[in-house]
Amino acid sequence: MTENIHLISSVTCPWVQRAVITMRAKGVSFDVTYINLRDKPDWFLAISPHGKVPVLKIGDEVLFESNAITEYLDETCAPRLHPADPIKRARNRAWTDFLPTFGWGPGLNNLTYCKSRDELPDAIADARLRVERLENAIATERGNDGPYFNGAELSLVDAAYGPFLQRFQISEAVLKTGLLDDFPLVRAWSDALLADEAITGSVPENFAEEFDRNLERRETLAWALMSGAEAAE
Ligand SMILES: N[C@@H](CCC(=O)N[C@@H](CS)C(=O)NCC(=O)O)C(=O)O
Repeated sequence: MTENIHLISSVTCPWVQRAVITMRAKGVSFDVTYINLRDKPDWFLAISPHGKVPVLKIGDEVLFESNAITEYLDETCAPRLHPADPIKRARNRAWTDFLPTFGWGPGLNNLTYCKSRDELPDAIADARLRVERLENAIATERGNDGPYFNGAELSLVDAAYGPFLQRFQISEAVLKTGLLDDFPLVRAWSDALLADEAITGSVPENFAEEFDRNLERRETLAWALMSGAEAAE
């Protein structure tokens, strides 16, 4: 790719990280500008149709929505991260479509951002339903081979789910829900992704610190436990 590539980012955003993982896997060079989403600059609001990151500028062209961005990168920059087989590729796309339900809505993030012990049982039950579907998906797509969603090669599915599993791992260290205990394939997949520099190396240096601030700002149970404001059970 010859055009200048510029990513508009915020430090803790999992959707931005999805784009970063994809660009790193493809060896794409890019510049980054971090913005404060609680005080969005006018220049950002002028180019972002819905005021969300990631935004990717390719020369003068503006792309938004992490799924569209990663699909664009996969079409234009080698190596291909989607499977070559059209059926497998379609199912991979279906599983990345499932991500907002699994990761962002009433899935893992409801646990990560859970505000009290009272909310926890419902959040766990809800997340279990979603993780179970993913367990079945991994069994169908690749059985016990790994370490990635499709087997040996990193795919756009890994790039999409890795950031959410990374955030869940941080809160799970104190919440100790045991959510993944009954789902060996998801557990192994998560362990592999979170031991992989492709995922862990795709956040900026201040990620851990900023993510803690994020948990604090949202007044989460995870933060209460981390800071000692609430005693672990
Ligand atoms: N569906 C979008 C979600 C992006 C998103 O929610 N970004 C958040 C940060 S993680 C954001 O920019 N929020 C600012 C806002 O909603 O005002 C994508 O996949 O790119």
